[in-house]
Amino acid sequence: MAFSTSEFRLRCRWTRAAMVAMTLLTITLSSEETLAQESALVFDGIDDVATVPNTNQWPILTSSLTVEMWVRPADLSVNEYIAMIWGGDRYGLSQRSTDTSQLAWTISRGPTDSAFTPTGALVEGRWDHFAGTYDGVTMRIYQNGALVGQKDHTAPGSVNVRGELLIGLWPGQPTFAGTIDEVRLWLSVRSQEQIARWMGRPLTGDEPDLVGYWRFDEGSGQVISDSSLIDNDGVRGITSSAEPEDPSWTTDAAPIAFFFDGFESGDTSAWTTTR
Ligand SMILES: [Ca+2]
Ligand SMILES: [Ca+2]
Repeated sequence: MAFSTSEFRLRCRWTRAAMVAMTLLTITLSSEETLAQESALVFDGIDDVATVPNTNQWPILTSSLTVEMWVRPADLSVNEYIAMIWGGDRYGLSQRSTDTSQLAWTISRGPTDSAFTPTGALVEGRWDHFAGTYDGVTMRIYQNGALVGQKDHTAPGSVNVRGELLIGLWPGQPTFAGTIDEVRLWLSVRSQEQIARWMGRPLTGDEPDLVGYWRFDEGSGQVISDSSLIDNDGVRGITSSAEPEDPSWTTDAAPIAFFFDGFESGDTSAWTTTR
């Protein structure tokens, strides 16, 4: 195809304009990625804790409960507790006292019952996603979106979920050494499909029944923001002052920024980024 000189110049201009537009788009995307920097909290295994205050913004009792978090242990040589506890009935995720590579999902209302992952579920330096659910009868524990353990609670019924939330600590027990990220609390029973589908992608925060969503993406400062509609922010350590109990910020966060829609089918054609 032959072009006149003026046509050729015009096409050159279009090409240059397109290249400039592409460059600007690339710069824009890069800056958005920078803005979307993820972070997480590192707990020292000595006294570190993140504290979320009690709130009266959800019912005292529920028989539909889901707790989720990403965990990367740094040291499994001692028996530590990765705990979430409310002042009502104690419940949370923790290492098993007799095998620190197992995670336990525990509810203490009346008798204490736990559902356990298989041994070896926790590996030093490796991120894994865990979720515990309770439907009023059965407790289930999921690892990376797969059901790996369950136990009927011998005191079936509702659980008191109000009270102060502690992350990284079970009072009176050795504290957690490692990184925790993306803590979620639901007053509903998340299905296996929902857990698997959403563990690797951020939520909007206004999902029904989501009553706590701490992303740990602040990256600095004392506040850990609750991105749910409850807006129940917490602090590093025990108070908003700098103190020895403050866990450290890290940009080595849980792998939740990217996902693909074909997660369960293995279809990689739908790779996308959420940001
Ligand atoms: Ca995070
Ligand atoms: Ca503090």
